[in-house]
Amino acid sequence: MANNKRRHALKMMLALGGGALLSGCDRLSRSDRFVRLLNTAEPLNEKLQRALTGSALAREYTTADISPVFRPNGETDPQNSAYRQLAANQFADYRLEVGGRVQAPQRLTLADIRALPARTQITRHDCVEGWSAIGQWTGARLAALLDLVQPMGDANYVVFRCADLWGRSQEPYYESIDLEEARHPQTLLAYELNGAPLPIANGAPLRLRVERQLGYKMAKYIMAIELVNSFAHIGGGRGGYWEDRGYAWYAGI
Ligand SMILES: Nc1nc2c(c(=O)[nH]1)N[C@H]1C(S)=C(S)[C@@H](COP(=O)(O)O)O[C@H]1N2
Ligand SMILES: [Mo]
Repeated sequence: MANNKRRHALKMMLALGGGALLSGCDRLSRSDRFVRLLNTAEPLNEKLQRALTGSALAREYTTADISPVFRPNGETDPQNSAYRQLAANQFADYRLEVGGRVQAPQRLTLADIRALPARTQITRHDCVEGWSAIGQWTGARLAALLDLVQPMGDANYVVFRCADLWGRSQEPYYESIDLEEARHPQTLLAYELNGAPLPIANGAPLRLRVERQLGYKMAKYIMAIELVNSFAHIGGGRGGYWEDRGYAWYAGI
């Protein structure tokens, strides 16, 4: 009972602190005041959210709940020639580079990735722009890839490097999560959506699923994975393409 009350109070604080995170994105990110607000609220949100959720699973749905169309968003068809060549050959020449602060760097084919311990889950994707979709994802557990490459003791984050140069800036899309999130059972390198090979629009050949966070964390078109001690020297230094433009790094739902 007392515990329930505490959880309720924490949830209320979260809602107050985090409400702004969930309301719109492009429009609001242009306002400096909003960006400052996001940054102030962020450490508090992350601590509270971690305290509330621990290693809890994101809600999973049934096949009856799957959205008829999983709306593609952001980049949906990368045009750079390296990606186009891979796509033209159905990604047969694709290699996932895994390196950085690891004992055993890897260069994996899609067959290698499909041979890793996998998971299938039906989850809801929430985009800050105000839409959601439910889809069934199948992919390699990121924890299994970490077991393979063996992160060094000083590795803190997993960085995902994407094929696309996005937005007006034409800067590379990238994302990062910490090792706790990376080892979560629902964190996947997904290669199937709704039982079919991942479409290009949704990130072929490989995209991240981090089910307890917002859509922009779920890097599509992953070309390389790097274990790092800090992301301060990558991109704009805030851990992701949208984070460099003011969004929260821990985008808990
Ligand atoms: N490489 C890359 N990953 C990306 C994006 C992008 O533009 N490029 N957009 C992000 C955003 S904002 C969302 S909501 C989801 C959209 O995934 P979907 O296209 O499968 O709906 O991908 C995320 N990952
Ligand atoms: Mo999004």
